[in-house]
Amino acid sequence: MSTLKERFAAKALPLAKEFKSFVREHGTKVVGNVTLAQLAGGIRGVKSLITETSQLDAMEGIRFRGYSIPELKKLLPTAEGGTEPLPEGIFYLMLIGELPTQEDVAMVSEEWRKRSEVPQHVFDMLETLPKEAHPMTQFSTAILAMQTDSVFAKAYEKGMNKRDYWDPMFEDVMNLIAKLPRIAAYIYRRSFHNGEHIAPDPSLDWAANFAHMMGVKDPEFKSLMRLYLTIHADHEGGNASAHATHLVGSTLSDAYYALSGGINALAGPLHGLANQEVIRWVLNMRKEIGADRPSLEQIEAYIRQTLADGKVVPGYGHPVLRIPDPRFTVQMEFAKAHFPDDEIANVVWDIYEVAPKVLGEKIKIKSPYPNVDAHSGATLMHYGVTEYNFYTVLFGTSRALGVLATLCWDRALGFAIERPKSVTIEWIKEFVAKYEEATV
Ligand code: HAX
Repeated sequence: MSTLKERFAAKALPLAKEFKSFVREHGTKVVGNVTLAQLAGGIRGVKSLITETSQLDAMEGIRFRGYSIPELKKLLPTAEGGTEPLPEGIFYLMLIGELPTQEDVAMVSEEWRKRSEVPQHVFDMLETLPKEAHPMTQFSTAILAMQTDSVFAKAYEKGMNKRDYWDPMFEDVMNLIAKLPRIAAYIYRRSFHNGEHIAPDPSLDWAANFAHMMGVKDPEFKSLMRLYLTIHADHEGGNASAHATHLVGSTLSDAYYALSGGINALAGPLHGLANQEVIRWVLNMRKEIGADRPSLEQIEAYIRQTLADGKVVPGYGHPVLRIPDPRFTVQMEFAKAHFPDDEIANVVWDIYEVAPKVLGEKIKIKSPYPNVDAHSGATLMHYGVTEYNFYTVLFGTSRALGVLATLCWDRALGFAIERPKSVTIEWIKEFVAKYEEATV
């Protein structure tokens, strides 16, 4: 049986060759235009990246290598006796481009197990940070601290042919993913559980071991983590964490520098940090209203007040999606199946009844629907993970799967250093003046 690396090489290297000559032949073809509104509005929707791992459709949601989340719930291998897909499977699918078998996910699990030991200096470095440092700060710093082990950086220093970049990048990616649950759980226990750490259990899969090291006893939490770490893994290439990872990696920075950059992007409240903001907002609402289960009218009034205060309603809206996020829906289904009477989950479902109508009244808001972050906090709260500052670390651990699989592809395909063109406002004004002159 070939190794994961051999399988990746067998897929990626012929495609790299083929795509290079394809671009040589068709390179002058125009794939899109950019309006001034797109330029000023966060380069929204401009086709400017190539990402193989997944693709997002505004009216359907994410597809990983062509498979939607409901399809993957049925098609990806599960743990023995489990119901939820294993993150090992989504990683295999994104990296290799084929649905994995049970043996394939066992191979990925085993690879990560072998590589999972975290160097002591990373723990020592974490202990120099205040316990109150935001968990995302600790996470990003710990990832960066592991850069000392970069196989890519050492190979580059020694000197290597650019055709071979993908190989040490693959090694870094596998080493890094393998260590993330241990680091994330360490941060969780140091910040919120008096530094009482729990040793890894090598008999468990990647997600279940993470759940175990966090110290959550309910076996159902392991299922949730498998689902959670699968569905947050990727959202095509243009989202801020994926794009930041790709951008940093495009300079031939190694996977540690690149992922740390991506994690920093995820730490913004308009992106991944929205999952902590949702629960903070829900808890504040309950406190300010003085009810554990506010009425629909009270929720509506609270949403209107949030908007009137010039704040965003966290967990709602999306730069691309124009439907309720399928990642929200799958979490809601999990919660309804496992804890239909949970109070906070019910508040989240009540918000879902009200918010799209209220946000939909504002013409400028292009999507009044819930995104992935609207539900995850309620689900975590149910299992006793109430420390919401930690939530984005869970997201980041999952997002690493997609952005790091993409880094392997970036190096195999020989993608260039990223360097878009910037212009000044004066340039834009002159351009528009000339444009108008030419069209009268
Ligand atoms: N509450 C209030 N206002 C909102 C809003 C919301 N939930 N969603 C959008 N808007 C506002 C925007 O702030 C923007 O206002 P201005 O023109 O005054 O700047 C306007 O509506 C148009 O925004 P848009 O085109 O619909 O959406 P954007 O692509 O600009 O922004 C965001 C997308 C996700 C950032 C936005 O919807 C938002 O801030 N949502 C709340 C935060 C959130 O949930 N973020 C997580 C998104 C999913 C994700 O990446 N997870 O990691």
